[in-house]
Amino acid sequence: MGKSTTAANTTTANMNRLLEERPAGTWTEAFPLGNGRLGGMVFGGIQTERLQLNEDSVWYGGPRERDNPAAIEQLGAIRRLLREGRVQEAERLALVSMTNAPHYFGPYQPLGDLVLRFDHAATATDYRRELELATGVATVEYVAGGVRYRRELFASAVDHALVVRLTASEPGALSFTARFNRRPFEGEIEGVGGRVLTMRGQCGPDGVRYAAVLQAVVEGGRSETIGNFMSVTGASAVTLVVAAQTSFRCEDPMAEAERQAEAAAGQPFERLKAAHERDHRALFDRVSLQLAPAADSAQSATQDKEQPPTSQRLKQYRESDEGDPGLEALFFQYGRYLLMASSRPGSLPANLQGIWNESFTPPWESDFHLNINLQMNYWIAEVGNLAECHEPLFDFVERLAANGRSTAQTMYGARGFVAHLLSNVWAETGLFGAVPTSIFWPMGGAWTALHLWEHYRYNRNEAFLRDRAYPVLREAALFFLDYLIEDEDGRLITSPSLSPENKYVSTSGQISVICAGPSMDAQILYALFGACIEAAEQLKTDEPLRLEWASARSRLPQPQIGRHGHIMEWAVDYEEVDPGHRHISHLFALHPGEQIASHRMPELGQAARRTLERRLAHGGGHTGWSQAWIANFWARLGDGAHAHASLQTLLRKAVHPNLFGDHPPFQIDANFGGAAAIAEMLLQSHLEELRFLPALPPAWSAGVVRGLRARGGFTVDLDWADGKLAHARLTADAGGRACAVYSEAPLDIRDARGEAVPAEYGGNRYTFFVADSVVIRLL
Ligand code: FUC
Repeated sequence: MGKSTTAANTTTANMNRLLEERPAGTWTEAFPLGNGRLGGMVFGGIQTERLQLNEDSVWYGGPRERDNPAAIEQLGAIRRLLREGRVQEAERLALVSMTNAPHYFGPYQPLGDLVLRFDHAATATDYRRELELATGVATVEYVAGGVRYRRELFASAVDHALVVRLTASEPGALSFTARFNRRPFEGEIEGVGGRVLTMRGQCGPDGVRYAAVLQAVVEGGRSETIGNFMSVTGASAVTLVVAAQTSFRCEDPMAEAERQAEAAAGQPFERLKAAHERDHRALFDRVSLQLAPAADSAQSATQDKEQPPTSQRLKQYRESDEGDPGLEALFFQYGRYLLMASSRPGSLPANLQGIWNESFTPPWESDFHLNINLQMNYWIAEVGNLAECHEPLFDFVERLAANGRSTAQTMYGARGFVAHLLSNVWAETGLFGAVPTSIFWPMGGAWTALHLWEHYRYNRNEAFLRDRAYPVLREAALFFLDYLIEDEDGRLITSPSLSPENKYVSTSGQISVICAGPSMDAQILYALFGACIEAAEQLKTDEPLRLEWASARSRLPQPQIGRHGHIMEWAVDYEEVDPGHRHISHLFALHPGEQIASHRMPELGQAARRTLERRLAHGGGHTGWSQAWIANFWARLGDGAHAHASLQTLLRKAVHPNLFGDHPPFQIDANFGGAAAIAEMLLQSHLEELRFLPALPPAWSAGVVRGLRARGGFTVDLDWADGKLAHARLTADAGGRACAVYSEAPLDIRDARGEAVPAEYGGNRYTFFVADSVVIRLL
């Protein structure tokens, strides 16, 4: 897994930095820190620093049994009504009989704020606030009252704590108060022994108990705790450590948080920082990216040029047509940074806001949305060489599978497991919500389970396939063997379901979202059954099931071309109510699925293109994640210019000043989906082929990327100039066959000793064996 290529990083520090010359005025100007489980938003105020805190398991409310037992009694009737075209009656019946009681779960919540109030002057000069993506360290620096003050902040995954280092250029010049704030749901605050402040509380009567601990190490001054405050006076340097836990992970969260704070505070700051940086860089430095326009060269782009403040750069990008490939490369690395910060082994998966949330009533509960958003959060994980950061999703799917078994039984009398649209900290799987346009959808578990298959495809770890991926894939697929029904043409379809979240006009003129046989479901199942068949073959197991899956797969509706020359969104060529809808679910088969292999199936490829054009012509792509998905679609169609235009729209319309994705409001999927699109433009490895620069936009005519991962167990470096590949380097994890495709031939393939590697050639595909590494050039 994850070989690292660090060469380019030493020269590119400035390229991987967010920079501002004033404090954050709003939350979406603050800089995010995170160690996967603990998050902080750094405002960098002069007199008052606000570090807005999150812990990933601080959710309101406990787990509940809420699957609706009436579902199973009404399932037949709902299906019959759908068959008869009485869709509104079907919807009404589904709403009352299938939805959970109660309908909603509690939201993901803030842990609170750490507020520091400094005694120095309120105004400052020489102000600078930075976030260094490669080290995961934020700094705030300014001069106030003739003294230079500096703050360094990071979230250490090694020491399980947020660390704040405060220094001043004059001895004894640091005086401030510190307090926790959790307005209006304050916990109990307690000062312990002058250098520790604790906060504890509970998120509802059956919700998690949380604990936060602030511990100070004061150099050359004194600290005391008074009431709600910690007070530090006359110090030269101070290290503050914040640890937090909840009863989601430990019986006694306070004891554990205190232990972690004490362990971190017991180490010199330089040691904490060095350990953090080492850990952070071990992941971040695996990939480097430089993009340059025609006039420039990738080499000159690597110069350690000083950049303007990020928000100003974004403004320029929006206001001029000049373009800024460096900003696009920064957006790519920021996506990787944010995944590292919000999803590390042992944490919960990144939710709708990663881990950063300042509201007690965040949009959509800041939950796990399984009809695109959660999956999109992980599109960058493998290709971006952060396979470890994918793990929280695997843990979560296993928990979904455990809960989803009883949901499958209770609601549908089916084997295997099912998860619907929404889930929470408890990995609940019932049919949440009361808004018919999105909820009646049994595919959430199946789609998410495919992520374990993807992980296997990238890393070829057979133990992972056997012990983790296959068991959940198998159960996801078992459910559908029971759930699928035959339509009039003998095809196997899901019913009831929907095409997220678009409405159609039925043949009898009724408008509904609930339906039988939406295309996306068939496409997800095509991938799921395919994965199960291949995995079972690989593991030499479940022969009879394999045959059942193969037979079911052959009877699924295939992607079909509809009346507008588009890919049909439903099994019947209904007219869609909103042709510009943000979801483009029926192109799952193009991305992330592989069923529409556009370069081998020109008619379907053309229809996929037509689908995108039609959606865009009607105002589609108006949310951040939707635009990010569109960029990925264009990349899969091999259309670099359109993919790039889509990325530009994303950066122009759907990011905040701190480059957080904007739905609106803030939603993190656009960061991950946008970063994944950039990777997809440079390298594709689906359909057992490695495609170099498959959708290279004219605007990135020169560039260097190091360390991307490809399916089959390869790490890939690419250098290009004048829009053409200069060379590609493939490094194999464990020796394997590769099939390389580039738009131009012939290619020269040499091994590490410089000797020509024998290759089979046909239709611009080269197939060869990579023992260790090879370098590929255009002849
Ligand atoms: C889906 C989308 C919305 C939003 C929500 C969190 O329901 O349709 O646009 O992203 O998830």
